[in-house]
Amino acid sequence: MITFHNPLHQGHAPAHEFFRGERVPCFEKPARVDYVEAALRARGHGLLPPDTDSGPTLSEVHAPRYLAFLQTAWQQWLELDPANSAIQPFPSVWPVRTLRSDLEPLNFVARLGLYSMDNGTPMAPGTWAAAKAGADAAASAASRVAQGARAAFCCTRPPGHHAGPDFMGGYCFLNNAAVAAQVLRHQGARRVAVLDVDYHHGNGTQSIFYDRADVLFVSIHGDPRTEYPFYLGHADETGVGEGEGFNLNLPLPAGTSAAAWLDALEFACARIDRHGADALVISLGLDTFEGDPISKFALASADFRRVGERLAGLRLPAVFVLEGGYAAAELGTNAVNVLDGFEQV
Ligand code: SP5
Ligand code: ZN
Repeated sequence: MITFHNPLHQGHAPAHEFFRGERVPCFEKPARVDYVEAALRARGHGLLPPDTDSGPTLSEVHAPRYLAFLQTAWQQWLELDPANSAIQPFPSVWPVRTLRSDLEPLNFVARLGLYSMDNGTPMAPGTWAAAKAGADAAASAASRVAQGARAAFCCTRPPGHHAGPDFMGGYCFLNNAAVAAQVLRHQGARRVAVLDVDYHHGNGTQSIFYDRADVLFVSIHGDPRTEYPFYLGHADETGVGEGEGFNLNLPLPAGTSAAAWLDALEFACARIDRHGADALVISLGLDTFEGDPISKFALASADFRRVGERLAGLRLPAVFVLEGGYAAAELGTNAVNVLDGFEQV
């Protein structure tokens, strides 16, 4: 499969995140993509550098002031104190209900809270460059598909589907899947479907397209009553305005088996069929794997081949975008199983 990699992903390598108030090593680490690249090469897939600037598209899916903040966030952090180069910024205060989010505070940590949904999305010196190059890889993959390729894979980190119009969260900064969908729309696709199979609900992608009928969003994920991101992803979220009926959430309980998950995929595919899409974007999270350290579904490595086969049955040009998946050593096998399953149908 045509694959675009992210040559700058290693620059995003924060050391710690929080778990139960304590610092723990980041689950979302560079080795994840190193494993996927190795598996791609081992099975004969080549890797291409990004060839498309996502800049104009990013301005359509994210707010200008959020992009401006993110681009210079590390610089702003160092301006507070040069010694900050050795430590990570974390937000500690957020503009929740009744507080104002229209104003940018002058305090850096307050701005960081304004533009964050959690304190679980640490930054590093190369975060902006890595996120931007990843969005470029997503735009590159979408352009190839728009130009006639059957499918392309954007092999990147950090992931993107939790990043909303004006906030980061869930290890995500720029919404790569939304960039891919928007590029497809601009390059000839009249209707696009985004299918998010990451264990966690793709709250950012849902929110970006919630009022639109041209981009259908369908997500299969852990029930937000118990699973991150908690505050979005329920079955009664169906879209708003022109977008009413173009958002489908299929939450499943923690512990869901591969068979039950594949039944949900069948339901998702039936909805995508009805949309009459010209192209498909798959937010390819592999944290549905039974060995994932932070998630609770039970797909085995062999099941991922069946996922790819079923997606191929949709008979749509497809852009695959890597999202989560934290069993790093198995991530390459699981990701490439989906891609090979897709290509063999
Ligand atoms: C893209 C993606 O998959 N983002 C997931 C973000 C999840 N953030 C919450 C992490 C909570 C970690 N809990 C650790 C449990 C260890 N037993
Ligand atoms: Zn996830």
